[in-house]
Amino acid sequence: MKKIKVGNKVLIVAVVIVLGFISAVEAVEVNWNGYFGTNVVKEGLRDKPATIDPFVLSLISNIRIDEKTRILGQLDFEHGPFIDISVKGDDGSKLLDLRTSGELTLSNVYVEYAPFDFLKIRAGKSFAPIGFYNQIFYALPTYNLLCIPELSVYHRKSNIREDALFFQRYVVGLFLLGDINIGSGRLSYDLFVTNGRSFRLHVDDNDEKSIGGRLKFQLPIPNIRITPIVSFYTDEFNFATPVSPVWVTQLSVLPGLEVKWQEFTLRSEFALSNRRKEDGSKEDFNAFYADAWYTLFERFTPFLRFELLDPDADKGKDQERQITFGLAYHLSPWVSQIKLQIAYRTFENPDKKPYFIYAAGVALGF
Ligand SMILES: [Ca+2]
Ligand SMILES: [Ca+2]
Repeated sequence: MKKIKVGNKVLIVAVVIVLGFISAVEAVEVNWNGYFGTNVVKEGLRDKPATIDPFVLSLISNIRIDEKTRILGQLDFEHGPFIDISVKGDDGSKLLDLRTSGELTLSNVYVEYAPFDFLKIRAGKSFAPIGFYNQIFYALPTYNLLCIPELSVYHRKSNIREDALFFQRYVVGLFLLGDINIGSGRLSYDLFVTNGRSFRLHVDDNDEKSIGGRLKFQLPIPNIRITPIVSFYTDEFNFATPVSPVWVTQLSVLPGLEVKWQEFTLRSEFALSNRRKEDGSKEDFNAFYADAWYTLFERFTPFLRFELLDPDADKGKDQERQITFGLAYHLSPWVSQIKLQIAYRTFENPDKKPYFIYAAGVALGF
């Protein structure tokens, strides 16, 4: 009899714990959103077929713990990844090493504590808060072209020397950010200390840290929105090999400007950077882009972009330029779009022939 009573107490406690857990879970608010985009691209000169690219499915979960605390996670499936889990070796061990296509990236995963508008604290991994475009890389329906200005200011490749050329695309560390209203103007800032670049991408294998930030000021002018912006990034990293390291210190400064007047927008940024090696030698490189667009009847947005990259400012024959124009048709303004564009790419090096790139895409936000 007594045992049954104890059993009942245990049961009651268990039920209370479960109910408490359920109510706690219910108090946590989870919202999902994301992006989808698929493109068709045909490069004019190279002997390549037109390619249909399932560019991205981006899934973003926003988990609100309480009024001031949230966790944000963004998972991106780029180019329709297929991951092959193979059985290898006589011992039957499984190795996840045969990726046959695409990329799977957790591009944002951080906790944010926001006690005030002017002060938010984040810890985790994030797209580096640099410039207008880096953090909205996958937010395809929020801009006109199929990609952000990747030839120039947001240039990136898969090796450590060039990923990215001007700043690290993803950063892991601590972030401070906030907005301050000044009259009818608005000052926004970001400041971060992160692991910095390493020889193996996304793995911190050195003691050095990176520091970066961004300052954006929407001027208090009626009827026209003028927003100067400046970003910076610095770190020290090994861009040779782990066996024979060559340590370089890089500093990049990226000034820019956005002007919005009625349905017209102009957005532009420079990237100025230098790398200094331990022996004192240095290289300077720079890039520039300008985007302009005008929306007609809330449906049609013709756009134009000019981009330039000079990988070595002190030497000739290595500049690349691209001019892109096109049209976005808004099924739903800035939420779902069909994009058409033609780009013309030219090279300072006379041995490289210019060529056209024809592309079309669909971009959806949800
Ligand atoms: Ca480091
Ligand atoms: Ca040059």
